[in-house]
Amino acid sequence: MSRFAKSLASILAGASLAAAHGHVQHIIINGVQYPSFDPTSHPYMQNPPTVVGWTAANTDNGFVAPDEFAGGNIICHKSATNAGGYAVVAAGDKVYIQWDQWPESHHGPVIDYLASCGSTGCDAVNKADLEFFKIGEVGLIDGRQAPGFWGSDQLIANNAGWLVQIPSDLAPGHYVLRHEIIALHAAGQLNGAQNYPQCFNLLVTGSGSAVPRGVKGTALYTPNDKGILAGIYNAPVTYEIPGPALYSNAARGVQQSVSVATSTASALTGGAVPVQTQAPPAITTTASSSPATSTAAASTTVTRGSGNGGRPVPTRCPGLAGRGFDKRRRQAHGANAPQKAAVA
Ligand SMILES: [Cu+2]
Repeated sequence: MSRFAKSLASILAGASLAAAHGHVQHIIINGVQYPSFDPTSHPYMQNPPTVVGWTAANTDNGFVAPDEFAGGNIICHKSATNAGGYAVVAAGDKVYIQWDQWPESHHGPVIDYLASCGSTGCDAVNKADLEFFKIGEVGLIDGRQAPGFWGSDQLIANNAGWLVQIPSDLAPGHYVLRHEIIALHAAGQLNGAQNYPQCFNLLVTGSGSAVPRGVKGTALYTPNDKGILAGIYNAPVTYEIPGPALYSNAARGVQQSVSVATSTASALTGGAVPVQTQAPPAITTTASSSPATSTAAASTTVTRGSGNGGRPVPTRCPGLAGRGFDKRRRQAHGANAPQKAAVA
């Protein structure tokens, strides 16, 4: 084969083998579905809708690399700006976070944090001031066979969705929920991990009084953390979830299941309301125009998330095209990734 033909072949192979990444489509709280930020369409709209998800520049469904852990991008993804709206959730209730899809090769932990915005809402808070405390974490579930069965695999098996529980003793108020998958398929090398955070604004109601301590987003991780610089291809796989310790009263072992929306709601706006123990503000619901097609919980179908509407999704790992399209990196994104381990 000529040199040209060879490199063309390798490019084609890389393009077809690289897995598609994903993004969060919506969240569901007690059957009410709130649309989130869509990085593949909202940045191209003149007047994108006000949603509960923070806006970010991950139009390629891409990630934040460890060499950005000390900068603002790790907080709520690339160049993130505040969500204009929020959803209401009672302390102790669960938030279901629906991704459009997640590639099987991108094994890693699923981690959730909250950070208080105080009493004035999260729509104008300075993200650099947010102090995050961890309320959920699922890392390696079974490492007997490499690369192991992970939180990300559980998410895939749960219709690409994830349930996180708001601590029941949490003081009411406005909070940023920071949800994150860390893909470790290339994390055996420095700067090889891939963080996919997405933030949402929540108004937590209830009568709790706990105000957990947190850490700034830029202090969550370092490139050399055990859970960031972590090989996953040698059995038995072991793993230590990175980030601060789980909040002492966080719900542990939340049973994952699929939430089904019975109605949709627009994001609420105007955050500066004092929160007491009364019922949450009325939510105007409309008949669901695009009900979640998820089937009943428990019957964890391994399918892509619903609601993509058949639009084509990016099929290339970000950062692979253009500069630095090198073999090592392409392999890291699944071209030569080991086959799926046969775990339950
Ligand atoms: Cu990738």
